[in-house]
This record gives sequence, C-alpha cells and structure tokens, in this order.
Amino acid sequence: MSTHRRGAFIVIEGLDRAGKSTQHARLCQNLENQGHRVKRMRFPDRTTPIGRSIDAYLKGESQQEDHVIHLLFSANRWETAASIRTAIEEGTTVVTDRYYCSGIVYSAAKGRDDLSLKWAREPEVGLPRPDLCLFLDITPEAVAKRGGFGNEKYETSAMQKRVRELFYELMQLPDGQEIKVIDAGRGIEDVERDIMERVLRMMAQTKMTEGLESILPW
Ligand code: Z5A
Ligand code: MG
Repeated sequence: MSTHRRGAFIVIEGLDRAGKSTQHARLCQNLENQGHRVKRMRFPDRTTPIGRSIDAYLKGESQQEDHVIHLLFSANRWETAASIRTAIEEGTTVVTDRYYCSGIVYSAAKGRDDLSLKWAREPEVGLPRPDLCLFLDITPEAVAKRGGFGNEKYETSAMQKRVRELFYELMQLPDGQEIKVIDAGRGIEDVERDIMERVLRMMAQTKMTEGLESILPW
C-alpha cells in the first residue's frame, strides 16, 4: 500500500455576503501557519477568457441564455480540474471559494422547468470531489445587517431566499455527505475557529493515502 500523502480538497460555500472570502483567506493562512502547502482558488475564476465572459454577464454588461451561462460556469471549473488534481497529488491542500454547489443552486434558483437541480448537476459529474464542503449559512435578517446588495446579477432577496432553500435540498441528496453547515451569523473569529475545527477533524478522519474521488452521477 502507498504511504504517499495527498493534499486535502476543501470548499467554502454559502450565501451572498455570508463571509466566504473572509473565511477563505483566514483558513488558508491558518493552514499555512500549521505547515501545510496551500493552493488558493475561487470560482468564478474571472481571470480566464471564460471567466471574463462570466464577469461581464454578472455585471450586466452582456446577456447570456440561462443554459449557456450555466455551462460557462461549469467550464470555468473544468479548465482548472487537472491543476486541482495535480496539486493534491503533490501534497498541496486546495481551498476554493465557491465550487460546484453554487453552480447548481444559482442556476436552478432561476425556477425554469428545463433547468432543474438534476440538469444543472450533470456537467459537474467527473470533476474532483471535495473532501469537505463548508456551507456558510446565514439568515436573510442577519445578512441584511451587512449592508445593501451589490449590483451583480443574482443579488436580490428573492433569489437569495431560493438559493438558500436549494442548498438545503442539495444537502438531503447524496452530495450532502461532505457538506457541513457552519453558522456564519456569528463573529468572524467564532466562525474561523469552527471552520478550523471541522477541517482538522476531516483531515484526521480521511485516508489521505487514497486518491481524490470524482463527483459521481446520481
Ligand atoms: N455563481 C453562479 O451562479 N454559478 C457558479 O458556478 C458560481 C457562482 C461559482 C459571484 O460570486 C456570483 O456568481 C454569485 C454566485 C454566482 N452570485 N451571487 N450572489 P462571487 O463569489 O464572486 O461573489 P462575491 O461577491 O465575492 O462573494 P459574496 O458571496 O458576495 O461575499 P462573501 O465572499 O460571502 O463575503 P465577504 O466578502 O467575505 O464578506 C462580505 C462583507 O461582510 C464584508 O464587508 C465583510 O467584512 C463582512 N463580514 C464577513 N464576515 C462577517 C462576520 N462574521 N460578521 C460581520 N461581518 C462580516
Ligand atoms: Mg466573496
């Protein structure tokens, strides 16, 4: 049996302004302080040609058909898939700010009969599967205290409410296994401590000598 230890694959997910980017930065720093090599990633990655199309769409500078933008978000993950696997194989821990759960729920939240949760998940099948997905949950009331919505496409209260419901629906399905809910309505340090505890527990429980799994079909 191989004794080679791979890196871990950790995802921070959650609602708009739940504090994902804040906690992503802190988690990466905390892991580095403990001696881990860390690769920081975020989705959408707005720096690639596909990412620039997504950026223009989110800012309202261009239009896209709902299925098309969905597939672009997915393609934006697929263009990084090989680099995630390589980093993890080399022993680097990869931490991403949003990943495929956002991809599924934001598109499905549009409420089209021809864009269900199941349809939205299909293009993600085969991507690297996270060891742990931390869902930063916050109530609409608590998020309202963090200032008004921005100007991007999905930043409306109706959309955010539906997104939250769909995140909870996703957790009841097989993908729910690696999703852990974090109460993100608390102070930054409390959330940070909770996240670090969950990550260390996962690292202790996961067989890091076995390869990373892929997202499976339902
Ligand atoms: N999207 C999609 O449709 N399909 C996909 O496949 C993917 C994404 C990957 C852009 O995402 C949009 O793309 C998003 C989903 C969709 N649409 N929406 N809504 P993004 O990740 O680029 O969006 P963002 O603007 O960077 O993230 P965010 O969700 O708006 O914010 P956040 O990262 O969760 O929060 P933050 O920037 O860390 O914090 C927000 C503010 O709250 C800030 O002032 C902090 O200082 C403050 N904060 C943070 N934590 C706390 C606590 N604990 N207490 C008090 N205040 C706090
Ligand atoms: Mg963010």
